[in-house]
Amino acid sequence: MQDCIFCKIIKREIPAEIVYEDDHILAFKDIQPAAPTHLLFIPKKHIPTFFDLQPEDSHILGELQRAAAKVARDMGLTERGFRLVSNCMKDAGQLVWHIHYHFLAGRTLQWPPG
Ligand code: D5M
Repeated sequence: MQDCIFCKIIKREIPAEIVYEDDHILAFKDIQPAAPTHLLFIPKKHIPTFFDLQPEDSHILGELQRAAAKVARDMGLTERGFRLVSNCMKDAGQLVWHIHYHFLAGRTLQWPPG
């Protein structure tokens, strides 16, 4: 999508601190970190919300979770862990209309989120 900020990051049209990339997934540091480690995992395919997922997209989110686990393992987080969370639509606080998962780690996280 032309004016999607995350699509621009995928195309390297705007900078980001990329920490992981494969054929379908990109992960980079969030510019407004809410935890010592705050990454965003996104599909390279532009999908605005979960409501837009098509049957052929099913594998992408599974791959995204495996990518998050790989990054966590590489960061030495297998014991302390991490949170993977996604905001869908306005009540959840979605601001960027390209599916993304927040990867939060590095401190004890509260539950439930506000
Ligand atoms: O979260 C959207 C998230 O996207 C929010 O935590 C800020 C982050 N963001 C926005 N623009 C950028 C850029 N350019 N780089 C890195 N991170 C960014 P949401 O769940 O939609 O509220």
